[in-house]
Amino acid sequence: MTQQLHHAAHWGAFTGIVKDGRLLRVVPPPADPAPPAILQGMADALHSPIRIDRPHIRKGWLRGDRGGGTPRGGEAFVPVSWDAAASLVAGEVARVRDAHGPASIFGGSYGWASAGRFHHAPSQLHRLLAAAGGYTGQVTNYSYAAGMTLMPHVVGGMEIVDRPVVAWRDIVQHARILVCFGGITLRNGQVNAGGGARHEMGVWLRRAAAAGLRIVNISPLRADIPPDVACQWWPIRPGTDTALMLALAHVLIAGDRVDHDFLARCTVGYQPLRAYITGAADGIAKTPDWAAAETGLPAADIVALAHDLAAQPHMLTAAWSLQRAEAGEQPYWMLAALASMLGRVGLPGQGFTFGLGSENGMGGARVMGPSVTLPALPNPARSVIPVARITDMLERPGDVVDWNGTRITYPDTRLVWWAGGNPFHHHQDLNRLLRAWAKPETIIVSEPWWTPAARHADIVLPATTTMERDDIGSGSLDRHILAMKRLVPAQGQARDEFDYMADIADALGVRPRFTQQRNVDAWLRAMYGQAQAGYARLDVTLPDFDTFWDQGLVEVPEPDHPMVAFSAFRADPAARPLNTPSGRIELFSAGIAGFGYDDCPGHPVWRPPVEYLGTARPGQLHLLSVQPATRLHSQMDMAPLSKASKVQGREAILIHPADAAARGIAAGDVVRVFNARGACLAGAVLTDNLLAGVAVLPTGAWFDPLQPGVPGSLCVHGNPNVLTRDAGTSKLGQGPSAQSCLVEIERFTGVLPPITVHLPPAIEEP
Ligand SMILES: Nc1nc2c(c(=O)[nH]1)N[C@H]1C(S)=C(S)[C@@H](COP(=O)(O)OP(=O)(O)OC[C@H]3O[C@@H](n4cnc5c(=O)[nH]c(N)nc54)[C@H](O)[C@@H]3O)O[C@H]1N2
Ligand SMILES: Nc1nc2c(c(=O)[nH]1)N[C@H]1C(S)=C(S)[C@@H](COP(=O)(O)OP(=O)(O)OC[C@H]3O[C@@H](n4cnc5c(=O)[nH]c(N)nc54)[C@H](O)[C@@H]3O)O[C@H]1N2
Ligand SMILES: [Mo]
Repeated sequence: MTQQLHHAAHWGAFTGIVKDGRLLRVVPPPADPAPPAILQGMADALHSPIRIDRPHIRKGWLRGDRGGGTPRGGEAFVPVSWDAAASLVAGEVARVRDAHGPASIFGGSYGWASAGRFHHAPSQLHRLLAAAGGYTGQVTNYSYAAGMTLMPHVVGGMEIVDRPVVAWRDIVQHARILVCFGGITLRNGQVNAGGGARHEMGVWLRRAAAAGLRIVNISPLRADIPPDVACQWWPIRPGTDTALMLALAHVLIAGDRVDHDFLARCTVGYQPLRAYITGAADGIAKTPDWAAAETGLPAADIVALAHDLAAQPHMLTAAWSLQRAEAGEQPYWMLAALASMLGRVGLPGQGFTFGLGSENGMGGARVMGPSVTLPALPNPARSVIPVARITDMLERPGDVVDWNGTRITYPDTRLVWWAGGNPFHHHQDLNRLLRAWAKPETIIVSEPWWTPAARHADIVLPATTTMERDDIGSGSLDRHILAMKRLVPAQGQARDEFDYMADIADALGVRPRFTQQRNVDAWLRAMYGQAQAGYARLDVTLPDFDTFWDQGLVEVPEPDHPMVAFSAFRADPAARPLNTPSGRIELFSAGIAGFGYDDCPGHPVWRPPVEYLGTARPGQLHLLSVQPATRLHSQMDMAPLSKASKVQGREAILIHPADAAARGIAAGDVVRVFNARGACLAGAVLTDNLLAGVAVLPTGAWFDPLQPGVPGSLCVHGNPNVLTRDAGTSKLGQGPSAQSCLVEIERFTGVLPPITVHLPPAIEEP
């Protein structure tokens, strides 16, 4: 019998067509104008030969090897029963907690996991570890750590970074110019955390172009605006956007085009910033000529754009990528300052925003109701690290790190448990991570697939995928709540996190606290009920749970009023102040200045990164590691779509024809990309839609070292994180700075090693 069942992934809602316990294919909702191609790999992923079929233990760990410096990742695994694995895990949690304190258990477990909000692996793990006594967690995220830490100081909240606070429909209606730093790349509009039923970024971008909006694509990559959308392409050197913004501001000052009324009413700190821009403060006037040398853009164009922006309604937006870079706070702060000087902040469809092209749902009009979420338990250990400081933490227990005005002491990590994330995908400088990863006594990874993280664990727990369980998909960017119905039974011996963690909670004596005496059905109803009650307070009526579950989806209607960030504040700043110390937009922040950080002073500044084209030696190129078009991070890398995008099995790297010719590289060649931190292979794709001197290697090809467990070994597959630099954006945000990275590239002439990471690792039956 064939069944049709509603389900969802981060890359979209779908109906699963199921027959005899197998998913045959998926059909996206008819109302979705641009269903992501990534969906087509669901059946391949579900029934993949690299699903983890049983719990496994690393051979050396079974023999008694407890960290101590030998890198993990090079050894065979031995399958064990669930009973054995669960009791080993419970034993390790209790042992480390009792001997070293709960902060020695690292359970931050950052990662996107699955769209389902109940079986969300990190949330389940946090609940278990909190119930059992506590753990060290992670604050902020890899996506926009610098932006989300900075913006509360500048505008009193972070919603401008991570929520749709402006709507495309208002931009199309009111703005005449759309300046996009980092473009609006439809590739990234395929996904949002929690899943979405409509992917409308392309619809809106084309509508904007059709309405005559002038689009300025400020990006090293022309394709950051799709080829059929007319735009002006400004191929900026990566990492230099702040210099461009400062020069635009300089032109406004020089031409007396600054909106002094807006600055006086709605901002504080213009004078020190002005003194910096004009050079009165430091002797360097941030003129268009000065910026031309940094950015590679013609000074005359900068002057003209500044004049046009002063004359016409506009929206300025910056991709999240700009702040995943050294000093990534600066372009975000300066964008807010530039928009304030132009004076259109708080008008419909105008001013500034972030991430309009970074994820599905940004720019969507929505009622800011609650998403469906699994409630957290308080963490008794009260220990956290800034998310991207994981290697530092493992390397230097007891060391102190600055973050956002606080000082955090790194715990002494003895046990690591990761569920729902892939640190050997997401972290920078993987060879450094691999060395530090040797230190903990035990590393547990829960995963459906033999990912690089699972391969670097001691205890591997096989998790179900969403398709093997009932759940609810829901995210803060999308207007839909999605039923995710179980499509097939659990594959192999895979178990739901909630299920096996309840057993481990039992062994630790905390089952009732972990489960709250609810089964899955009771949890889904309770979580849905919470969201329903939250919407009711906003006068939005959601159907009851059973109706929702039968329908497969709930659509929250769009609000009919314009979505205008800062409108009430602009109308009456005294009566409706922002949540900043001054109540206004802070172009100078006494709070940040008071932290005394050398790398993030009291107003936006140009800080040249250690690695960018301005510091490159001859032969070096700037490497950007963007989000991949054919998968979500490392998820679905094993599916046919991702595999088909590779060149001779290697991740495709974009290289400018001139840079390729200078190195004797032809299209389709395998190249070696390298720097002092590491090396990987990639497949050359040549394009002149790229600034010369820049190469682009998307993230997410599974880390496949030629010699697993040997730091520095060549990644034969093309994971850019063997090359990226592991340093905080600044002491303020401590975000990842993956985009600030120089590399060299040469044609690879050796014998091409096979890709082995898409096959299971060596397994020895006991
Ligand atoms: N160089 C470079 N690096 C980057 C970035 C960059 O721009 N450049 N971007 C960064 C950003 S923005 C992000 S958000 C991160 C993303 O980093 P991650 O979120 O860690 O990446 P994912 O590949 O999504 O990892 C999720 C993992 O969860 C697993 N999983 C899925 N469902 C389940 C489940 O039900 N149970 C369990 N136990 N596991 C499950 C998946 O198989 C996958 O391995 O990467 C960061 N890394
Ligand atoms: N298909 C797909 N979509 C995704 C994801 C995915 O893995 N796959 N990941 C999701 C996640 S977790 C996140 S956080 C978002 C990330 O969203 P973003 O951070 O916006 O995405 P990126 O692809 O890193 O960067 C967007 C563009 O910025 C440009 N860029 C890079 N550096 C610079 C610079 O210094 N200056 C300028 N002007 N431009 C620059 C690059 O050309 C790149 O194409 O994407 C989300 N969307
Ligand atoms: Mo992200």
